[in-house]
Amino acid sequence: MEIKKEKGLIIALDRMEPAVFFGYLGWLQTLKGNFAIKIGRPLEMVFAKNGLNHPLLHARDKLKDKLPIIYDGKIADIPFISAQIAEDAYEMGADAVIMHGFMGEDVVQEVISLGKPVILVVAMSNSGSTEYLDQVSKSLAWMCNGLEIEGIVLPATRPVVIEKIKELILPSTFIISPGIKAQGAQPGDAIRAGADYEVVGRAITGANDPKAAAEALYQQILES
Ligand code: 6CN
Repeated sequence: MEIKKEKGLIIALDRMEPAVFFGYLGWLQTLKGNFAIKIGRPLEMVFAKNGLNHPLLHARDKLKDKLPIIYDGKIADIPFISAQIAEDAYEMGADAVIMHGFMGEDVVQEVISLGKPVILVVAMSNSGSTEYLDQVSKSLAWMCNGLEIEGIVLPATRPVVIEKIKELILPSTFIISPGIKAQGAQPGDAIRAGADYEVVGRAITGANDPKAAAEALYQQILES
């Protein structure tokens, strides 16, 4: 499914027991609004450890045409390998993949050439990203404009970075922002700074009622 450029919530389904994940696949189908899910290495590891099929395959079976599925591999390898990882993710049901841009344009081009949506990491939410990644964030944003990048990752923990980078990118590029609650940002912080989506993991997966937590966060996003 297409990831629209409008306010929404991306639920990060990180490390959790397979049975819990299967429960999520049930209620996720019933959500009303602009939601997406993100699956990455933590869940891949859990599923492999338990001898189960890749979580993307399970997500595709239950959620295809219901909400977009993002594969967060934060891909950062040589062009040949990066494209192979992305290709497998798309084949297993990913509607978009998250990759790094710091490896250079050749890598990004190779993944883009698969013809499917790519989300590029431009700046990150951890404090250490000021040490190296921030120094190339502007260049990464400019690179996105020359390629067919659908969306970028910017940190909710540093709204000023969202504001600055947003000025540099094409208006059609959507912004997704992690860092809400568990990493210190408040719901709505990233949206007010110009993001389209907030990405939330633990504040939903650690809640007593994850579905209610997701719905409440989505309301806050709409009202921001
Ligand atoms: O809401 P939480 O802190 O539990 O999870 C945030 C999620 C994680 O899946 C993490 O891998 O967002 C991801 N993320 C990404 C970029 C970034 O700069 N910071 C993050 O936390 C991504 N993608």
